[in-house]
Amino acid sequence: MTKTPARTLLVLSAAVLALSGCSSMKDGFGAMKEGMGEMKHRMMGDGPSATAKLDATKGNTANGTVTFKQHGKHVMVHARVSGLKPFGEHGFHVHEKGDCSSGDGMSTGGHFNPTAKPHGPQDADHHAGDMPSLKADASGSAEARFHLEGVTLGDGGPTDLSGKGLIVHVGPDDYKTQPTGNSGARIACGVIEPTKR
Ligand SMILES: [Cu+2]
Repeated sequence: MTKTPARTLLVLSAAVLALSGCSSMKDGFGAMKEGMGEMKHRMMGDGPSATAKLDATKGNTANGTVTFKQHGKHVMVHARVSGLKPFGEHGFHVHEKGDCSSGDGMSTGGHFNPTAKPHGPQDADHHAGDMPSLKADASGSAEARFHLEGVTLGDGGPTDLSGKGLIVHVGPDDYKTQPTGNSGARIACGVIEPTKR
């Protein structure tokens, strides 16, 4: 059965009105406009989002872009980094300060750890800012998608990643050494900046 556009709009309006729970038509239209925006965001799986542009620290070549998106209780991360060591494994963390001004990444401070946990892998106690290491391919590029639990985006709360630093390290994270994971020098640095909706 083919729906006419008018019929589709009617069904959609009814759905939006039902969602908004409004009783009067006048409020209904305002809510419908808002509701459409909200519905679009929901359909796109859209919560607050943020982007960090990673720039190489002094003497290094690693750079890239990492996006963060709140998705229900998780924050989805999509990292694309190049200029890494071919087949290298690189510790990758959110650090407590969104400040790359020192040029060596040290001005971002230690790992973001608002819940005072030890450093560790994702399936055990870990810093809120701990993430899986990046693994480079033959050309020194890495792409990774994963989700983080126990962090938020854009809520202004203690676990909010917005405004924090993002660091790629020269070596692998051993997920044991406290409090750093012993992944060595900081080869790329960025700040997690909220994206406008
Ligand atoms: Cu780190």
